[in-house]
Amino acid sequence: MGYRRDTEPKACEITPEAIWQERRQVLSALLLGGASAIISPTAHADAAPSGRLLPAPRNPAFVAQEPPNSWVDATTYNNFYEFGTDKSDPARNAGTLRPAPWSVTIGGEAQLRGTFALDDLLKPHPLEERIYRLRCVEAWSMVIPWIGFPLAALIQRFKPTSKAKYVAFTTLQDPVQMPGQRSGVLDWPYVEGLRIDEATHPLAFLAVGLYGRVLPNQSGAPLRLVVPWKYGFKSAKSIVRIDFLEHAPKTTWAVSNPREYGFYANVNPAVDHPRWSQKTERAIGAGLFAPRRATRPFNGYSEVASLYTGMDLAQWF
Ligand SMILES: Nc1nc2c(c(=O)[nH]1)N[C@H]1C(S)=C(S)[C@@H](COP(=O)(O)O)O[C@H]1N2
Ligand SMILES: [Mo]
Repeated sequence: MGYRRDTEPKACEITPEAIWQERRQVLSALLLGGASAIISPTAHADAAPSGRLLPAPRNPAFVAQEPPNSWVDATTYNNFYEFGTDKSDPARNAGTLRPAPWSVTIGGEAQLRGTFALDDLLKPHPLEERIYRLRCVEAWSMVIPWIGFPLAALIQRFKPTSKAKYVAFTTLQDPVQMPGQRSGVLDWPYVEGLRIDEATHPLAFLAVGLYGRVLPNQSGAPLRLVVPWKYGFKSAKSIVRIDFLEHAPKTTWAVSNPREYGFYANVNPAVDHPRWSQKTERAIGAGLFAPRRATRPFNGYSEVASLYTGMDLAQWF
């Protein structure tokens, strides 16, 4: 995130088309020379998915325009600060996480509450596959086939009271399993939150798998949020608590730097991050010299716009 700004080009560094065309010719010359392993970030893009199979029918109502990224892109280029701040750290370090047995506590303003073994929590919910774009606040994006179920289904089951205006999601706190928590780079545990109408929108999704497999640890095993119209940091990983609240929770990134990271975090090309533009994005896996893409409002999920009617999205960023 903000601590890795050196890895992301600034808007002023975006390569004009003529220059990248020229570079592409240089690149193909290099490729012919056999240098692909050095210069291609997706040299292993054909590696096969691994982990326990988790078959689920695809929901055709949720597919992306772009082809999905490779399994390797999705599982080796991650943000999961509990395992380090480099994109490659989670894949390398998340082996210490024990995703089973796992339990989740449901608390706060709801008629039903309690601590549930993950399997019991999941039992009533049929799994489906949805292809969602995930857009990081650092201006890169990926397209991933997730397996899970709508967050709204879980929320309805626990019968939030009329006082429940927000939902908070808390990641595991255990510096033995999550060695990155020995550093003070963020306040632990990682907490994210949604307004209850956002949380019950049909797009909000709880994922337990991807690419037909159970979630690998670096992807947020065994249970993570996917909120495709918001910057990636809203999609909390390895969730152990879900709380219904009357007031907005203090969310980790907004606490760490309130000027740069807001509670809403809706993908918005018209509101720049204080240190870089949000107008364009880099599609992970598209190649080093692929042109940047235009960022779309709400990451292309325009059906959520009515949740924010009357709100100034530059103020409520
Ligand atoms: N617990 C926790 N959840 C997290 C993060 C994190 O550091 N810790 N990073 C967030 C950010 S910034 C992004 S972009 C997404 C990345 O998800 P992915 O690695 O599956 O692509 O996870 C989000 N969820
Ligand atoms: Mo992110």
